[in-house]
Amino acid sequence: MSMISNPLQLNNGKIVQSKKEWFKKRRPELLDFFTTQVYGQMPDKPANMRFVITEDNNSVFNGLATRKQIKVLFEGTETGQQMSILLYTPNDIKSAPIFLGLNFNGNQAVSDDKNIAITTDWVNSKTKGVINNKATCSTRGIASKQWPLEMILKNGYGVATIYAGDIAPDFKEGYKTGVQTLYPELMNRPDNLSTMGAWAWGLSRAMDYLETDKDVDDKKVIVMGTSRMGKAALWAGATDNRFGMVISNESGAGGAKLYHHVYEEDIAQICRVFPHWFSTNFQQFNHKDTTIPFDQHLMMALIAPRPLLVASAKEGYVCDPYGEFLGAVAVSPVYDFLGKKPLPIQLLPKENEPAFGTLGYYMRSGKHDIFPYDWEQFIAFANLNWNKK
Ligand code: GTR
Repeated sequence: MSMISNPLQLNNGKIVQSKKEWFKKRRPELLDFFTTQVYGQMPDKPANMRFVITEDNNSVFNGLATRKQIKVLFEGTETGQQMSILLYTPNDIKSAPIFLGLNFNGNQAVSDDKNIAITTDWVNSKTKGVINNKATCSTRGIASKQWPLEMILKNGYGVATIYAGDIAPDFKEGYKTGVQTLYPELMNRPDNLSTMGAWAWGLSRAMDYLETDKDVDDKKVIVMGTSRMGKAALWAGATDNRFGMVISNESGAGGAKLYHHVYEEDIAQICRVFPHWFSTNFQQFNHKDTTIPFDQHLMMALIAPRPLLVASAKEGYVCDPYGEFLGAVAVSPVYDFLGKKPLPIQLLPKENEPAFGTLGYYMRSGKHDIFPYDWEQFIAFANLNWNKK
């Protein structure tokens, strides 16, 4: 693999000398680069945004948890752009740390409970139970294996999830109906608001709500996601330092993977299949995976010194587990420099052998997905970093 850049080297070639210089000079350089060249500009918090709690039920899972459903009205109106947060918090904890992540098919897919509102937004018709891009009742609970809610709650963590398509539908023309419609000034330009940018922005808007909810410890919100939602989680963590911890589960290209490690999906391919995920400027790097002067470790460096876990699956080939490991290795010097525990390993570990510092990595056996094993590792990583148990 050709040389990848030193995250501690400033654009002028000098090496960062102090923590202050990291935060005042290097970090802003990186943030500017990924904003203008990769994921695009992101709008501020909307002035008229308001929250409407549509459900507040403190006796779900036999009294284990409270479930809330919250409409985030971006324009302040019931008819305008909006997303719905599904939030579970454990009843035995005053204000709980929580996992926050986007889901693929609507909040109703996360659990089969009939009280969960079914998304009315566009959903991919390839999903079973989706007819003409609308989710039907038969999509209830189809992703419940990926969201082992009771197990997470019993471990003292809450869960908040949002359907990504409530924010921006996941197809090329999706910007015509997503939150991008609220920001015409950010569209039609080379550093346009991308779908990935919109999703990360939506996660920050969820954080705006979570800051107001007394059942949530807002210093302990872990932004996480699998695959494309893992890419969005990383970018959300990179752009919004209110997120106390970030977990990338098999985020692959555009996530934790280094493009310099050429394997499976490359820049040209991801830009061809999912052009909307990135801003137009990113296309300039098509076919330049091994010569680009940057790589994804520089994006993850924006998350430091906050805990970051990079999770791979051995057979998750599309996400290039070794490329994800190399991404974690490449960002590790930043953790070290900022006085945090770097990645404890230099060689790819065997499967199911987690290696956790403030920066962590593991490679699960099996396919591209999210299993209870993964949640167990997320909880162990959070417990370790937050000195729990
Ligand atoms: C793929 C995409 C991957 C990954 C995956 C997913 O088709 O190219 O980078 O994000 O989708 O989200 O499941």
